[in-house]
Amino acid sequence: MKTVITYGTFDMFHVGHLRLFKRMRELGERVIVAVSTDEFNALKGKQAVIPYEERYEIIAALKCVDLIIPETCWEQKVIDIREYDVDVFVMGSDWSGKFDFLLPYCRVVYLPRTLDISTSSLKESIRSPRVAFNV
Ligand code: C2G
Repeated sequence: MKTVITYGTFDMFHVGHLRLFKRMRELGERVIVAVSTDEFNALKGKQAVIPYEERYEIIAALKCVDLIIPETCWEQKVIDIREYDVDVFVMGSDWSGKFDFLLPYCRVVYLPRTLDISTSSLKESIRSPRVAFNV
């Protein structure tokens, strides 16, 4: 069974994340998503708004995802690729080239990011809403 894996925080889940998973489904029969734990995000210098348990729960409800595993460190990818017999490693294009070291173990595919949506832009729009409310 052709297995595809990706890694990420997936904070404030949005259509960019969903479309990544749906495109992964076109690359294989089994889709695995490794979700960054809050502790690993601290190492990445990121603090997710939504805690790991809830980010996990949201992704676990998606029919296009078959398995979720925790991402606890940068170094786990080769171990995961071997353990889950991964055929394709996928990341969005903002990571282009950064994971080519995995090429000896599996195909590495960087998919174009979905335009005009990101967790940081969502946070910004909440912080400073553009719409003037008539009060
Ligand atoms: N993404 C996308 N389109 C967007 C936003 C994000 O395709 N509009 C993709 C990113 O390219 C990435 C994935 O969604 O492949 C997850 O994005 P993040 O949650 O920001 O991932 P990050 O925190 O960068 O963690 O070991 C890898 C790291 O854990 C990646």
